[in-house]
Amino acid sequence: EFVINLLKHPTFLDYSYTTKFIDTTPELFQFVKRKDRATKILTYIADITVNGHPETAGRPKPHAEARKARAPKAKSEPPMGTRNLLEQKGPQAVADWMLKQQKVLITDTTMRDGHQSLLATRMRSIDMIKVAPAYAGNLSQLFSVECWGGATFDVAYRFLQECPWQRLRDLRAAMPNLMTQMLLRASNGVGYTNYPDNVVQAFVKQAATSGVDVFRVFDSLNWVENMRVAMDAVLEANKLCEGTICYTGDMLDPNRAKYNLKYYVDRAKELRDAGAHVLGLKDMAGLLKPAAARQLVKTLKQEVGLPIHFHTHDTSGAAAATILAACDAGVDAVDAAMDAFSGGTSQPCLGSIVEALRHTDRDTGLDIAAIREISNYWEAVRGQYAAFESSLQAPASEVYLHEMPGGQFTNLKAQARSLGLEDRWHEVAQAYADANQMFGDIVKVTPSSKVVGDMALMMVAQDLSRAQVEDPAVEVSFPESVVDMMKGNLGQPHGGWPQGIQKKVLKGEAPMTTRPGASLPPVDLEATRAKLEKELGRKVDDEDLNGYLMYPKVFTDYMARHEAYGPVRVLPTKTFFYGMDAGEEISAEIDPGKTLEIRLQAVGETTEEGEVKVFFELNGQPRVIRVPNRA
Ligand code: BTN
Ligand code: 3PY
Ligand code: ZN
Repeated sequence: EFVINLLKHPTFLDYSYTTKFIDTTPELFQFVKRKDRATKILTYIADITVNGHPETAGRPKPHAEARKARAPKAKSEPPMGTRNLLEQKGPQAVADWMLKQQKVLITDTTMRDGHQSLLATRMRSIDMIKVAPAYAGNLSQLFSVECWGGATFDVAYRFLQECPWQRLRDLRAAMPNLMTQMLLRASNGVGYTNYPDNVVQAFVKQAATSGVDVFRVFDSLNWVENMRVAMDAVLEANKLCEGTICYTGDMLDPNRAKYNLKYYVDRAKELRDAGAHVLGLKDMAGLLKPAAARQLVKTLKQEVGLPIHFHTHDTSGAAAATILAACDAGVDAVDAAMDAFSGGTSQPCLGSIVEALRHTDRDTGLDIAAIREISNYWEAVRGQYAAFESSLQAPASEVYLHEMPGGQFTNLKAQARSLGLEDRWHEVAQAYADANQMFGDIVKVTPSSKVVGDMALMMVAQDLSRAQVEDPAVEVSFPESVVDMMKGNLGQPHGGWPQGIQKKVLKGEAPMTTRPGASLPPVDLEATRAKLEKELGRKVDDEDLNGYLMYPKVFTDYMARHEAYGPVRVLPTKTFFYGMDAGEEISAEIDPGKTLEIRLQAVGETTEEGEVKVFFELNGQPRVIRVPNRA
């Protein structure tokens, strides 16, 4: 069996195979391609059943009695929502409408930041799509549903073996009345480095075409100069452009004047002048305290005039107080996560905010019974992802020390664990704060936060103090990401880089001080498409091309696995991560109206060749699949 040969191929097993592997073994892929999709999916189930999923090995399992997630029914056809306004009157009309609302508008972040911050971004599309009609029918007064961008793009291809664009199209179709929202890292797209301008432009255009309505655009150093290309592309697509400032530090601390009220007002005016319809205020680590929020929101409203959309994280446990203070001060919209996906490093609790504002002049008007039903669904969904839960058990004021973004916290902790540093987590937190000061007290959000995290892990692993790292006499081999940032490849921070550390890192090389995108040559899109089509032996559409441009290797690896395993996105989450038990039956809708009924009959013994026969019934017909036993 060629499929089995493919799975056994050593370069495939560690995911390190390159597109060259495909070039040099074309017969494998031709053969695999001829397999029907059902056989491919059975092969996947058989393999996971026998060998386990690499991502859940050694991790906590869902409780045996974990509830099956049943989505609530939509009570009606989708009533008119913000999307209808956007479609009919355009983005400026949406911004004008926001300013006229007395109620606080709510964005639900469960499908993006909620699981990014609590479950390492591992939520699968099927779990979102099932509940989307209930959002459209029962929560049509939501401002938007954040469901795309940030880390979800990369993780979909890399770890979930699914196409992020299809997720977007499916959600868009299921919620025709609600604005979808994405998080866009400006010139860093949905990646970790600056891309050529035409790649950013093509990406935004495609995202708008495939279904994004609201683009929250930010730069990891709050450098508005580096946001214009992305913002202009959003304006060009006639979608809502939320130009966003990231909040850091402590605005009321006189000893940290770099990020004072004036700093934020200046950035906000730059964003307004760059064409933002809405001003995003992104408190990615959850550092904005209630008293500062009151002042900041009030001043920004007066000085800038744009509607303000506030985003925070509840790592400290005090985020709800900040949200309510912002509401008092006249904020127009706020982000929250559905109850079951809220709190901790995620957003504060949506249902509780709605209730806190009930019967006040800022009542959101959202139906609490509908919220509860949807949250009950999410609670059952979350139970399926026990393997990806982090260990933050309680609110942590330590966030005011390290200032890590909620979306990074769990990741960095996992990295620390893999380096054997989990016991020294509080040292990592201190080193993170020290590294930040060493870099000049910067905004820390993807990708700059990753650089600070890399530096912090290195300092702890090698027992290096800040003084040692800065000492020209001490030899330090800096992480690659630090070198890249000091070269100017992420852009310029407010006030520039501290010269001492920059000199030491660059070893005399001159840094760049201009916008990185200005000196990156444009990519020849059609030549890239042609090359990729040849490599893959299949047509490459615009979505695929844009996926490849963001993440070339992640994309081609995904495609190779797709040839072998087919559309595994249709499998239930439990099956995807754990395979099946003997006697278990599942159904998987492979096309609208076309369902595979799959029953696992038995798993055979391992043969001398190291293969296992797995016995299925597929729509009532017996099927045997052989897979290698790697256990
Ligand atoms: C993914 O997460 O990338 C999709 C799952 C692919 C993992 C496959 S399953 C068979 C083989 N065995 C492994 O340990 N990895 C691959
Ligand atoms: C991301 O860029 O993914 C973030 O969530 C930043 O807060
Ligand atoms: Zn966030």
